[in-house]
Amino acid sequence: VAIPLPHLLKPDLATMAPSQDELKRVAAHRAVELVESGMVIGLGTGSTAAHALDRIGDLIRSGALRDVVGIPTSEWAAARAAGAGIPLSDLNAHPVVDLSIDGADEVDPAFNLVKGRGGSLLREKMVEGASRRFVVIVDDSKLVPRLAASGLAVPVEIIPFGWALTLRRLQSLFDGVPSFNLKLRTASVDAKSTAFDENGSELEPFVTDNKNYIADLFFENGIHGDLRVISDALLRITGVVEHGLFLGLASSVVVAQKDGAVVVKD
Ligand code: ABF
Repeated sequence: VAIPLPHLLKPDLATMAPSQDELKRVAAHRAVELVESGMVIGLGTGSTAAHALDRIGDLIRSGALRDVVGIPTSEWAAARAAGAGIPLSDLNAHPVVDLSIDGADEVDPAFNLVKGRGGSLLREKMVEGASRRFVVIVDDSKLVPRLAASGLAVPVEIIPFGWALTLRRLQSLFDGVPSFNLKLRTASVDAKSTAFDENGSELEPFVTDNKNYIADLFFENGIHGDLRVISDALLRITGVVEHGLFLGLASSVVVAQKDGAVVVKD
């Protein structure tokens, strides 16, 4: 008997609406239905991807999935996947990935993404760019009409050497863009932190898995212009390793909506 999906969601007892974490779980589980035995799977990073990793682990343990191998997109994903019992490998051994499943910070109507607010954008882009299919899993709060209009950052991974010069070059690239600003991400917390605390003493920079730093770019009214041109311009700055604009990489987006529906957009 088919049970309508809303009845599968665990509601928040106060509002009777599914919690955000429940939506993430539902999107992740729907995407994991695409995983088949024998596949090489790109393993995403973040609280949504965590549900996918745990589900894949459960299916391996139950014997429903056999001979899958996972390519983690971060040290965090590697640890979580190992804990879930997923056999791990890397891009050197498996340069072609059958299917990657990962979350995103923002998804626009053309499936362009902002990723990397968790700091793992470089490995994510390498693994997901090497994938035959890349399925993005989100709750509907991540869908936006325009990228970076929420006041949150577009992360750019930069090498530590000469980081302040790289920040100046990034600033110059967006000179004239109203309300543009940027910050070196610090280890203290998140994409909104500054490089100095209230007393002016320096905080430690956030360090990525690749031992790089992150510059967070803020566009108050979102990114305007040709995203590919902006992407190319960012990558031409010496000192920039990669950025969190994922353009044309997502094959499908699985969206768990607050009304209980799960929509797969291809
Ligand atoms: C990764 O995790 C990132 O690229 C993105 O920054 C983040 C999304 O995290 P969450 O699922 O916790 O919102 O996929």
